[in-house]
Amino acid sequence: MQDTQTVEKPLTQFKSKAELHQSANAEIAAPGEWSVAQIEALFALPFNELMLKAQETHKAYFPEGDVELATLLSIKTGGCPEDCGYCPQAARYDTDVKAEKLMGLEEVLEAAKAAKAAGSNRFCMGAAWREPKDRDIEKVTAMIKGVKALGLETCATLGMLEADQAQALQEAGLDFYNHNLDTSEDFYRSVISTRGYQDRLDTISNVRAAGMSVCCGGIVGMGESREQRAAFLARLANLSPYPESVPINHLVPVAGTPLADQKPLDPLEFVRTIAVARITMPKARVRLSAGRQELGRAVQAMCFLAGANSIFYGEQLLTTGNPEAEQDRALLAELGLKTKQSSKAEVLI
Ligand code: SAM
Ligand code: DTB
Ligand code: SF4
Repeated sequence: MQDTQTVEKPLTQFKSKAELHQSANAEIAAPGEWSVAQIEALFALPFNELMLKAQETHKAYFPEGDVELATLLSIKTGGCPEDCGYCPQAARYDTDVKAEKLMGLEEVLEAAKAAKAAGSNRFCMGAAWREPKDRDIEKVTAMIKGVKALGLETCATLGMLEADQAQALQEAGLDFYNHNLDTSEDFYRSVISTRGYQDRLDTISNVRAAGMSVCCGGIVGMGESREQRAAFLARLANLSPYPESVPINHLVPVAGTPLADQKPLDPLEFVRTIAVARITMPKARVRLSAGRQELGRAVQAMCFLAGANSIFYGEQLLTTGNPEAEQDRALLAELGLKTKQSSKAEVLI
């Protein structure tokens, strides 16, 4: 089942999905059958054609064109035993992040109330764990119940999950679990050694089996090739079903991590990546995630044009910065974009 919030595609401009897919020069696969070559062919389309195809897909599957706002809170910061080469929270890298204990329930609920008051739809709690211990699950389930009671959608990202842990989170009311594939399987090995690609796939299938929605994406701009970006998107799009939420992070290079000196990706290649994610996973919320501060307004506007329809909203991601909420409201207003909440209730901005 895909996100129940999304509209079941009234294909306004196309008689059928086949017709939509035939409208490209490149040969297009049905969802769930993408080859890396087909995705590379999308990347290689003339920019305007790619943007048009992404727009057509977006319009057909999200006729309201609203943008979802998700707020992040780091409930357990730093001290992580894993070696993810991009991550400021890995204990082994000398970064400015200091390890902290798991936050208390009241503090988490205060942050969730503030997120709701600022107009957020979803509250995502992140922990710098390789995997949660069972006693952590007990504490996090109390947080989930409290956040859910405020009327927010709930999401958590706590590392690898066993099947019974996923079940416990679902029973507490967790709507989404975020666990990223991060990149293609072959590039993955040069970024992370302490957990394998299959471990990530296993966690995603435990989340599915427990009946939660999957939030799964990754990072671009870590030095991967276009072919590797295509292979990464193919893995996501061929998950059955593909994720309801797809966060696309642009690497935030953090001093002290192995990727600190990585050159930024060409912004147009970032926009292309968003467009290809939109086309290959038409019903998903494609979320502009880390790195938005560096993108600037014009590139973000192009990303919305390419089919991004969700952002992380609030001044802080987990440990790095994000645009001010007021700046985001102004950008959305200037672009005439409604938020997901405002499209269902009164206009927010
Ligand atoms: N520890 C858990 C895990 O790894 O699944 C949850 C938190 S982890 C920080 C969530 C995601 O944040 C990672 O999978 C990665 O995609 C993203 N991330 C972390 N550091 C980043 C950075 N410097 N730039 C962009 N994305 C980053
Ligand atoms: C995701 O894909 N991006 C978010 C969320 N899932 C948890 C995290 C981005 C973290 C960026 C680095 C930081 O702030 O520590
Ligand atoms: Fe730990 Fe997650 Fe950071 Fe990897 S991405 S080092 S698992 S907090």
